[in-house]
Amino acid sequence: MVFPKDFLWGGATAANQTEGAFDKNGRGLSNVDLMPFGEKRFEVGTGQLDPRQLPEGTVNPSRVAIDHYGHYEEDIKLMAEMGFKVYRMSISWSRIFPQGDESTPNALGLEHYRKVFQLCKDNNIEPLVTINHFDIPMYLVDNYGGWKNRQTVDFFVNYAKSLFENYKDLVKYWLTFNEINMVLHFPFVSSGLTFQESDNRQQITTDVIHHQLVASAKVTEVAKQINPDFQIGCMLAAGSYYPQTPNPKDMWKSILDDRDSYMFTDVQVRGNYPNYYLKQMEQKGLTIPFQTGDNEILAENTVDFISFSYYSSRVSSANPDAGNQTESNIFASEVNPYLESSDWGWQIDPLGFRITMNQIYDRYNKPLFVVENGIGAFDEVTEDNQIIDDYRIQYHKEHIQAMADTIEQDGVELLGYTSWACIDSISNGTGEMAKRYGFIYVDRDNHGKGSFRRIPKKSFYWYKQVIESNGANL
Ligand code: BGP
Repeated sequence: MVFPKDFLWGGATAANQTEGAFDKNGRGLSNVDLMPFGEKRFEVGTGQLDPRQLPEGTVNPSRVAIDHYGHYEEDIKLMAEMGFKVYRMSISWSRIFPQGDESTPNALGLEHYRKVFQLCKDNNIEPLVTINHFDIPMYLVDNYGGWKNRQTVDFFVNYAKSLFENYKDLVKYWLTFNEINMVLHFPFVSSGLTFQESDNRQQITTDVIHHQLVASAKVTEVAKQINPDFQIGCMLAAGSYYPQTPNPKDMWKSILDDRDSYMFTDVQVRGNYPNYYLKQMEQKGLTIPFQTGDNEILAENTVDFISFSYYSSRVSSANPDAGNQTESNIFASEVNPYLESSDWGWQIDPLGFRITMNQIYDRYNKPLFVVENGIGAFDEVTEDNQIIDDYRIQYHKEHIQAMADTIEQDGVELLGYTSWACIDSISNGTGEMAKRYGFIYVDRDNHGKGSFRRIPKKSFYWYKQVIESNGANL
């Protein structure tokens, strides 16, 4: 058998893209509630678009999303029917601390997730909880500057501590920040970051990165004090860069592009900033806002495992005018002529998945957890309410095969696989509902219409037998 017998098969979602119920039971406003649907999404927080006001004529789809908040019982039952061993989900920070700076958590918020975790347990599903998946209370952004301010580290640690204390009997696996490197590419969406014209953006981003890395380490420290058996992971938006040509300059550029991402895990896994990053900061005249004790905090609280998302590989060119830029998971990349693309232009590369897993494992020698992988596509519902998503089955089949090869032929340690997103949800990048990833279809459209009805797709039944056979039956 290729996959270990306790391999954690399952699926992933996040509160910001599924829950909706944005003002129920005392939840405070969060950055995700202020992002319009469509093109304008990319402008929020850039100084072009005020995040307090949705542009006229646009809607915010996340406020309702797929109402996972109200449908979690039905959704988890469907996951159990697929045979999930693990369910990756996230907690909405402003549901627990509506403003972010309170000392007492919102009891109704805590109660909701207790019910969710209990239901998972009752169905033999291990929850894998992302503490921060692209969400921050807007009160912290407005009144403290959010992650620009070191104080947010303490607010975040306080939030995480209350989760650990409340759910220590129900949750074992935790991730600190979703795709921590995404702050470089999607600042408002990932971290609620807003900029003014006159801002030194690079310095602010450097500050935010340091604050999040310190927060991640402190949270790891607190977690272990509360329950030494907790398993804490980091989470990276991964996907190796290929040089566009054998020109050494392209090769060098691909190394630099990879380092933009690996810098984060270098700190979280090894416990210190890598030399190349320190040199870069020096050359750019940027300062890391170290406080006394930070080096020790980072060094002493490294993660237990490395989780990552993988959608596509990327291509680097030293020549900015080299060719066609594409956008794979928000990362700029040249088009790879050897690969096919999804409906949204994300290039499909299962061997790249194997390359990426090997690259990460070679670098760190720590167990890996694939916590996002999937294909966003237009789905059609037939007259008799079926969704025949063979393209999705194909995508997952090839990627699961790549995991099998990586385990069997390369000896990489893999803990589990949670597909993104196991149920249709709002796209993070575009705010669309039409960009569907799920094994479970949800009747909602881009304009907030639909019955919320859940329908298992063809891929639902396919994935069920994959899990049943522990990955032998693809
Ligand atoms: C990752 C995020 C997810 C998810 C996924 C797909 O960056 O962690 O939240 O949304 O990408 O991206 P999109 O929704 O833009 O298609």
